[in-house]
Amino acid sequence: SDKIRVGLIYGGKSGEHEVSLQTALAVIKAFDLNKYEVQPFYITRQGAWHAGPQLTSPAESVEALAFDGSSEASGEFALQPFFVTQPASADAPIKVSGASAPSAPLDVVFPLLHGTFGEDGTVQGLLEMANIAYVGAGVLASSVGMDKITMKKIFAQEGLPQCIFRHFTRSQWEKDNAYFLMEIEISIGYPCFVKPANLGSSVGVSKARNREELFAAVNQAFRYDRKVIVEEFVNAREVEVAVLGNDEPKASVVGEIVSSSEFYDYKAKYVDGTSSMVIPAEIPQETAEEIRELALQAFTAIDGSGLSRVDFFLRKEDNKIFINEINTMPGFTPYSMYPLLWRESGKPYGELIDDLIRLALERHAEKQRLEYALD
Ligand code: G1L
Repeated sequence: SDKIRVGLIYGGKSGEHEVSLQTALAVIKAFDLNKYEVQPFYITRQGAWHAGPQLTSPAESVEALAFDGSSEASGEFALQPFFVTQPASADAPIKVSGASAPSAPLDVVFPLLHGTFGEDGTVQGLLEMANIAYVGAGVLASSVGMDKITMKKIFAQEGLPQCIFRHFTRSQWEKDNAYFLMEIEISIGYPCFVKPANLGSSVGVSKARNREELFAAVNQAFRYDRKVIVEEFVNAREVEVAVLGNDEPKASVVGEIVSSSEFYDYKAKYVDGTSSMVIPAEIPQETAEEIRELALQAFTAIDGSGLSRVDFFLRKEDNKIFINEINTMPGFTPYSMYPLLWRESGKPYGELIDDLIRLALERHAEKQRLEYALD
């Protein structure tokens, strides 16, 4: 058929397994099945890959997407045969169990999960090696987007305004923690935030108000990563922007995250767990323009492609803007900040997905023009 064949990779070993399943379900429901053929790939919590049957109607529940190999319809498989676009050679091991071997190469893949191999950019690397188009950030931007320290160094190089930070590895800390405690007290002071360098969630993050708390917070953060970052505390509003595009990215309206308690008479408001989203944020127009401009600069600085959500602090005392982080894999259900920002900017969820696929195919086509060696 002349439909676009879309693969979805979701699940995975990370703590975001459940979120990933919910996201895959939302994306699948949004596909126009007259235009797309959808091939699901579920990664179990144990890390096994299962190809599900090609979807001819929208999936109804996350349970229906979590193929665990117990049904005839799904099968565990060796990765390789599904990612080769050429027929596999005779000596290439092909092992497929289950009835659902994908029969044609994929046109584009949605990697809807964080790296399942420890670091990020890994799934993207796999897709690069298989020469398959995929949605979102490439290898470099994905891994930069996961490492707060590298991200902040790139932001600094770009002259983007950000809060004061210090960082160190576990071995540096163990060798001389007194030095780092002193260095943090002099350059940052209290209160400060202590975080594992790896982005993803708030696991291992804590606020320290004195030396004892700082010491405990750093040791706590080292349980989750071998690198830790300590940041200045900024008393600020939290605002976010959605960026979409490749070489000529566009920025959405600005949205604000507010705690549910302070959340009454806003126009467009959405509730997500314990916090709420106000879109557009009630901030001066010039401030919003500046934030959108900084978001595009950040996207370009990390060599972004496809999409990113860029998060900022707006300091309460003087409205100074600080970039906090860029997230190349933002929440992506129709009720998440990223899609809602585009909806309020005039682009509904389905159109957003169409755009992301088009951007993935364009980037892939452009890469095909490159020469990889002297010949
Ligand atoms: F494929 C996209 F569009 F690039 C993409 C990939 C991943 C969008 C959003 C996400 N987000 C997630 O996968 C997650 C937040 C559900 C888990 Cl990391």
